Amino acid sequence: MINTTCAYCGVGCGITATVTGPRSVQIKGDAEHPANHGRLCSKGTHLGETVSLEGRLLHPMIGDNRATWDQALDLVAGRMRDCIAEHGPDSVAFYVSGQLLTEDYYAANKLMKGFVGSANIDTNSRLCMASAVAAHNRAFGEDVVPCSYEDLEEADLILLVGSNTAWCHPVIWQRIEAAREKRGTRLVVIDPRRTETAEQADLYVPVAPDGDVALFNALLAEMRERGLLDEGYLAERVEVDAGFWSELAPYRRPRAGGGPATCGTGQRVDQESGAPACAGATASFAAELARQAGIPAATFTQLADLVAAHPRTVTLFSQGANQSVCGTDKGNAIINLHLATGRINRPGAGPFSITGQPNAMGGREVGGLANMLACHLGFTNDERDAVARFWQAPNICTGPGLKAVDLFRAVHDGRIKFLWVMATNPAVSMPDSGFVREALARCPTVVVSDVIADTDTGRFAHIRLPALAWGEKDGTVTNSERRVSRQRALFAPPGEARADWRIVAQVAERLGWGEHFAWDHPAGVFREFAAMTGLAAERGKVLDLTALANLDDAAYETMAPFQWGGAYPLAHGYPTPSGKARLVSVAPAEPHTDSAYPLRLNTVRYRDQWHTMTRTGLSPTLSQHRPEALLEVHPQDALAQGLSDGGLARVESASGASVFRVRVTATQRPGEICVPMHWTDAMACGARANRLPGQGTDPISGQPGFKNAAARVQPVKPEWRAFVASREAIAPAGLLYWSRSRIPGGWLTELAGEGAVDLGALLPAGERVEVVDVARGMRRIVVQGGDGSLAAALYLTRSGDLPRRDWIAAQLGGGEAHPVELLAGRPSTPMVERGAIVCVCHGVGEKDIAAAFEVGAATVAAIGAATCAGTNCGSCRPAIARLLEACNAREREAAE
Ligand SMILES: Nc1nc2c(c(=O)[nH]1)N[C@H]1C(S)=C(S)[C@@H](COP(=O)(O)OP(=O)(O)OC[C@H]3O[C@@H](n4cnc5c(=O)[nH]c(N)nc54)[C@H](O)[C@@H]3O)O[C@H]1N2
Ligand SMILES: Nc1nc2c(c(=O)[nH]1)N[C@H]1C(S)=C(S)[C@@H](COP(=O)(O)OP(=O)(O)OC[C@H]3O[C@@H](n4cnc5c(=O)[nH]c(N)nc54)[C@H](O)[C@@H]3O)O[C@H]1N2
Ligand code: SF4
Ligand SMILES: [Mo]
Repeated sequence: MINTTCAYCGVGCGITATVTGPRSVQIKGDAEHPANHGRLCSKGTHLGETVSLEGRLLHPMIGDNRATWDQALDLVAGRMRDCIAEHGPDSVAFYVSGQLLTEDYYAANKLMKGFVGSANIDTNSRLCMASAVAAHNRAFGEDVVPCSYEDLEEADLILLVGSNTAWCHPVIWQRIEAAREKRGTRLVVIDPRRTETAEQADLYVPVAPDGDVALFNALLAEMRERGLLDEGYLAERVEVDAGFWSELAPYRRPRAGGGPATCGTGQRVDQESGAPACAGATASFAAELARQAGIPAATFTQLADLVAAHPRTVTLFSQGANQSVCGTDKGNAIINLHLATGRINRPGAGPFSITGQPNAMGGREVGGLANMLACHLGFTNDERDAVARFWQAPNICTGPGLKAVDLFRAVHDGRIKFLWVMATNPAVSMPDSGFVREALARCPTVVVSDVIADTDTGRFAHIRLPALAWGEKDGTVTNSERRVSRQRALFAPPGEARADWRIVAQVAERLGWGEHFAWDHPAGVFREFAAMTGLAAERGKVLDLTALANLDDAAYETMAPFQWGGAYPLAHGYPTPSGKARLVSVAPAEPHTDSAYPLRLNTVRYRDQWHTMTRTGLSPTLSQHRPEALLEVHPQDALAQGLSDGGLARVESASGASVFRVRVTATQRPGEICVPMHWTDAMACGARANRLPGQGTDPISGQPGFKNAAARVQPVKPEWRAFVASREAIAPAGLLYWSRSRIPGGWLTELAGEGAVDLGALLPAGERVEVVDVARGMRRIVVQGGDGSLAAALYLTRSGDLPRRDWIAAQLGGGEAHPVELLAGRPSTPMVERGAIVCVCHGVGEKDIAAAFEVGAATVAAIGAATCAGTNCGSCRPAIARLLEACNAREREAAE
């Protein structure tokens, strides 16, 4: 049994892994790990399905040819050296990732900022946490998260802002669920979409896109009017600019006759009892807010009453806050409320920005963002000198480098001529990815370190370097609550893959800096990093891992998870010159409108897919939940635009266009549409979200506004629709639409197009049987492999319905195929219909749940007892609750 940490999200769950074969492993939650206490979500539970070597990059590649490591590394170093010599250090750049280990990140940052002599190293955390980092720096003087997961269990009120926690941080969600059960914690979800998380809330606040600054300013003004500010804390611990309160004035509740407020603003409030001095917002104030934040007036009053009544408040925020052109202001609006009411640095209280990737936090610690130098240090002469001395760096960089969006602009216009991408897929995940692809295509040298051979970004690479993947690599990651855990190797390195830190060090060696990168084990890198945090600590920062600077290799091997800074790292003062935190004035920006693109486009995550699907897309289990990318649209908009549920639609913005399957749903607000961020050109021909958002970024953090782009939609009306179930992936071209998903014996591909296309040519060779019904516009082909089993089956229609996919898909990988049944599209004896799969762990479908409801299972727990659904990882429990609600509603309707 090996203890390690999950490959996916920033919750950082501990796993105990039992290796059962050369590439197979049994995964269990680590009961001892403080992040999850044994829990895992669907993605963590099914990690075992993603460790096969399918699709892996196992050898260095130069162009399309296999190369030796020496050839590849010589070429990388040679191109870098030439570029620096000819065009200066700023002509080279690294674009790295929160999916690197701390050791990898540290090595890359050191090479670029200390030795190449440029700060042009930025990371996909720019797309993810940069706004929260900037907000922390403005308010606290350092990028420090002042909360821990335990605060969720000690809070009386949890506000989720722009976070679909049940899907994206499922184990945090499970901890919240448990706390609600035990403590009665109230839950508010602030999100333009009614997500599965929102459905479970005590109060759902359907804020307008980017209405958060207005909302939090209004909450702060309201708490002030109610006399609920913590004047003592403000006086002792917080700097408040002279203009701060007057700039909040637009949110002041108008007072009748202009007389003194009924509740004074100067009085100190007992935060523990927290009884509001006066309750209820006036109608006119709430109405003004309704306009600014786009929420119903009564909802604001309810929210304000909840906040007033519960001093133990945690505000958990993620991408709905960060990924915005006003993301930094959103973060500070949230932090302002907590500072001014003293709801910070105490059990159950604080502004809690949660990280997305497994090591987004570690990247922030080593300083992998272009606007940080290293270890929470900036670019003053003192800081640069200290870092240069520590690294014995010959070429310490002079100032900040380019942030991701600007960095790709510089690649596009030729300022950057050498780009090394590590552990991220920017051709998919950057906004305006059409532009990013042009930039990659123009760049004289693109190096990509990845674990997968065929990624959208890898297609632009001149040199591809095979990295060790999860389960092979070895090092540390830091989660959302600053807890450092070990990822440990389970398998031997496959092929010629190498650790990312080692690849960087070997390039550094070829550039003549070998002695500064001479580690032989990740423990050596970690020790150096830990020692370096001493520079931050000496300068009054909270980040301090120096206690681990002398850890020997054996102790590193057995290192238990630990949290730096302790539970309340800012409790003894703030790392600012005055030792106080700051309230930062933030004003909501006026929403911009564009009559050519009247809809607001949001881009989000799915429960069972991870980012660009390079790993989760290979798991049949995880692919069941949402096999295709859906455009979610409100019924009103669907009617107005002529879209039908299950049909196709083209979404267009000023940057590009993509095609999606339509889902009509009242979970969207009218005027707003939503698509997932995950699909790539490897999985579909349209459906790529990032053709749509533009290059607009937050002016302070440089984070793109992924969640609020101007767009329009129109129906796509194909002449024919088809699907193919096949053992091997098929490669369609020239269609209106195709999208494939993993099924147990192979792939299921949905297709749609116009005119005559010979789809039969896409199918593999083998014994073929075919039926054609010209009148009904139907064509079906079944192909058997040499052993008589099903190799592929195609079903096409011009007007009618297509058969059910599940039974046909289940025939792949079975024994002898039955062409007659297959051509009919159904078995001769009817099979049980499960409906869409809800619980992927136990394969329980919507219809199974409805059937259990019919015989009396009326709660999520009862459904679990009857069908097992929701009893393993628990990720589907919100979905079961939603189905039960629908069943109840139908029953009520029937009774009326
Ligand atoms: N299943 C899964 N889990 C993941 C990931 C994954 O790919 N798949 N990725 C990980 C990573 S890297 C990250 S960063 C996290 C992200 O985790 P989340 O932030 O929870 O994920 P998103 O779905 O991107 O966005 C969250 C919500 O923000 C809402 N939103 C949009 N605009 C606004 C707005 O203006 N205001 C407010 N208040 N809300 C808004 C969206 O409707 C959405 O429901 O998830 C991590 N966990
Ligand atoms: N429209 C829209 N776009 C978004 C977002 C959104 O909400 N909406 N969210 C943004 C956010 S928050 C994030 S974090 C990004 C994520 O976007 P990306 O970082 O592009 O997503 P991944 O698919 O996780 O890419 C990781 C790549 O690294 C490879 N890899 C995995 N492990 C390793 C390793 O150990 N070493 C190396 N060298 N390679 C490895 C994987 O195969 C994969 O190709 O997307 C951003 N883009
Ligand atoms: S919540 Fe799920 S994806 Fe995130 S670390 Fe835990 S098991 Fe992994
Ligand atoms: Mo992220």
